[in-house]
Amino acid sequence: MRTTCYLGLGSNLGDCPAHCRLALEALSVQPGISVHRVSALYETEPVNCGGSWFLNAVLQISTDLPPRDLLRVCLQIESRMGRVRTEGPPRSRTIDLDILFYGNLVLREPGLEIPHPRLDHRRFVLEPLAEIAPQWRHPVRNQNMASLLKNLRDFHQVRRTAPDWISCFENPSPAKISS
Ligand code: PH2
Ligand code: MG
Ligand code: MG
Repeated sequence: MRTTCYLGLGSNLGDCPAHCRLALEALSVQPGISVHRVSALYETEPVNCGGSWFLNAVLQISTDLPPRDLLRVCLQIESRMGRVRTEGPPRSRTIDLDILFYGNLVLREPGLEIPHPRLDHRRFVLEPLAEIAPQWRHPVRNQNMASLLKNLRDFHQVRRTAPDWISCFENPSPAKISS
């Protein structure tokens, strides 16, 4: 059975647009994963970390991988792309791939929390989520993305950029890769 999931993508080190494209490409060729919708790239002010502004985006995928395997794929892509993990507060990174939602699953385990525990407080996640999935419901908050965004009290800056970063895929429609 295929489960609809949402992944967050972030980069604030080196050639950020190239890192985002590479990560998207890596996911789209991954067995067991289909990429369906891709948000625009957003330039976003860093939240709770130093360093440069980020590029953030959100992807809708479907997968038959269980959550732990999906996480392993994300971590493998991160480390292939030169992500260095350290203890302590978040550091600048070439790429960060986070599982935001895995269907309606609620999981709180060491090393894997789904839904992502901070997504409903972060404009850099909710803006792109509301762009591609305004009606999607948060299984714990029981509100959709449009309404979480409307009531959000995170005022860090988020700027939507032109949605042409996925043109490398020659999609028939701008937000959709395959269905
Ligand atoms: N990720 C973080 C911490 N802060 N700020 C922005 N703007 N974008 C991010 O992706 C981000 C962040 C930890 O994963
Ligand atoms: Mg992460
Ligand atoms: Mg993150």
